[in-house]
Amino acid sequence: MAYPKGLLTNRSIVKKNNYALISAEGRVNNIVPGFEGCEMTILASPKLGAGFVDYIIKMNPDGKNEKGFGGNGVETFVYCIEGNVTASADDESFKLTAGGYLYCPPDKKMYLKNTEKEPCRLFLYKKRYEKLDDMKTWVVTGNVNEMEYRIYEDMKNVLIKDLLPTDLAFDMNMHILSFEPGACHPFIETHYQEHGAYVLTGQGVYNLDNEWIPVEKEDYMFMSAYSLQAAYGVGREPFAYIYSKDCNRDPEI
Ligand code: UGY
Ligand code: MN
Repeated sequence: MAYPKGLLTNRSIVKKNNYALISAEGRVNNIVPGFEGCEMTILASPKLGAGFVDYIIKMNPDGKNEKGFGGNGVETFVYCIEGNVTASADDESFKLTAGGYLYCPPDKKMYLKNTEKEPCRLFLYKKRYEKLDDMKTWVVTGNVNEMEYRIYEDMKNVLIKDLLPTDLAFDMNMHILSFEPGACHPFIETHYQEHGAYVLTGQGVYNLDNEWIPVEKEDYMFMSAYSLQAAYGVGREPFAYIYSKDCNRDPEI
């Protein structure tokens, strides 16, 4: 870092308990115990109003978490945006390439290690698991590049992939939603569930609490429960993001 070239600007918008856009230019590195050789930023967290925590990580060669992440009632999910990482659920290891992911149930810890000569970039998530009867989730891994998109809400220019099983044991899922330029949601959503979304490709105009806001690759968005939301894909390539959504639970009262 050095003296800025011009006036200081930042596209980020933070409305706690409602929504946030956190663009790349304002993100700072956070030390998170257990993570070594990593440049990482905590994105959504309970301090923003989220019931989960998201992180964006650049893991340098030899970077790792050998202490273990999650477990003891906390489920975790990692998505490899770029490069390669070895991700483990307790002692079961998986080599993730770009598009690869691993879900660890709440009774297993996640371990991460970059054994390559290049850095890798990871989107990481954790949430306290909400039990349902005596059901249990299990380790899930895959690569989105080997999964077929399905048509979203009968619109051929909006496509979705579900990364986790729809089984009732799971209290959340991760999806990739992709809009061709000009495509949009079928309506402006208002729902109980919350989202953390990381833009993987393209540009869009996003409706966050009924404000239309331009967003692009590498932007992060938090959408709180009931916050209005929808998007148009714009630009020359598909506008796609990975996002989490809680599911399959009746609200506590
Ligand atoms: O699944 C969803 O709620 C999704 N369509 N929301 C969103 O993309 N903002
Ligand atoms: Mn939604």
